[in-house]
Amino acid sequence: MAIRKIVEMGKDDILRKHARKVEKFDKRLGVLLDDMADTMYEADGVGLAAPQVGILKRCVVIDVGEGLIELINPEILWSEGEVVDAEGCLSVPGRRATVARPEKVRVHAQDRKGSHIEVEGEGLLARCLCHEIDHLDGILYVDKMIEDITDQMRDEEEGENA
Ligand code: GNR
Ligand code: NI
Repeated sequence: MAIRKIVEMGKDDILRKHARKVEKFDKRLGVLLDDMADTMYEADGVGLAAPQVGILKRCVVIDVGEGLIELINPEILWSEGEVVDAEGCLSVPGRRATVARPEKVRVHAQDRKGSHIEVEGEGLLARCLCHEIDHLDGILYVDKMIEDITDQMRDEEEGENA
């Protein structure tokens, strides 16, 4: 178990590359997934994709508060609806913006042993699944963002809700 360094946008073009499909479900893959989970929790993130730690493999970890999900070679089977909501990225620190994402998605993937699995998610989980799968294709949320969320906007919203 180890914390890996998270690559930031603009410092490394690895975030812009297409990650390769995982073919070998070996011990090395298990170590990568363990390290990715440690790194995600340490950084207080709800998801992490392997390219964010400099590894061009199609691996993702997610925990939106319902337990750890590990996805190898994830693919969206179908999606429905659309929600515009706030999004951030550990590779784009200090910024948040609104992005339109499906309300609900169903994803096919493999687990660390290579078994085929399916995961369905709504709300934040759906958003996170889409965000992480985008990372595997070199896409960052800033490519899709609608508008930046400034501290001022956030304070005003908090005021309204108070
Ligand atoms: O920690 C994260 N929070 C988040 C919030 C809304 C939508 C997506 C995310 S993912 C992000 C972690 C990250 O950068 N994963 O790639
Ligand atoms: Ni991200």
